[in-house]
Amino acid sequence: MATQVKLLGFWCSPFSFRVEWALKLKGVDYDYFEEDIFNKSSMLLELNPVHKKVPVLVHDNKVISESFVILEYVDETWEQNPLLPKDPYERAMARFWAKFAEEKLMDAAWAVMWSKGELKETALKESIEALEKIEGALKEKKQFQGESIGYLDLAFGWIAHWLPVLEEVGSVQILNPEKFPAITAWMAKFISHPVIKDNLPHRDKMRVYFEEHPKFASGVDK
Ligand SMILES: N[C@@H](CCC(=O)N[C@@H](CS)C(=O)NCC(=O)O)C(=O)O
Repeated sequence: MATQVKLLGFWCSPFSFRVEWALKLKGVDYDYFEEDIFNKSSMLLELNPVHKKVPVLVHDNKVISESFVILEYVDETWEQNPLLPKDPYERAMARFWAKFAEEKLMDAAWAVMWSKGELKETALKESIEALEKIEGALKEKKQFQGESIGYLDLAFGWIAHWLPVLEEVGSVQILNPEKFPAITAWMAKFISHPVIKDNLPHRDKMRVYFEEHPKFASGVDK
């Protein structure tokens, strides 16, 4: 019997996209359900009662949430085109840097977009410091998968496509290409990969959404 895979996502969620990219890279068919994260469906609340967030993956009635947990499940369930490195140390490093970017860069970069004054300055400083660490790791290369897209690329994917939108909405540069040449080169490579380039939310649509949605707009510094 064919397996059944469902994904609950949100059109501009970097967390949903990393799962979609993984499924597509693995060639796994799935049914996609778009959620309204400001008016959550009963399906989402039933499937993810703990966090009530997307993405949620349902595979043969097994429910998995949290994008990094889902990536690992996908990688172990469909073994073609492996995402995590085979070597345990390399695997540990991929998880380390994925967690680092999530904890030290993501919230700070969002805060740059929608905060003002001193808060914005602090968030900008934190974002740049985190990028400096990532630049160093990327230069070393060892932690990265090489030519094929891997777990860490998917974890960092939002840096390539979402970060420039945050900069635009917040009218500030976070990632100076001259200061971060390794990240800049990686971004160009990542978003030109055939699976990635055809599966990205529209940049202008995101910009308008972040500028105009009441949840974000009040804090945006224009
Ligand atoms: N740590 C979670 C984050 C997921 C997340 O924040 N999803 C957002 C959409 S971008 C969401 O569902 N937000 C709804 C809410 O915060 O109530 C993951 O990696 O899956």
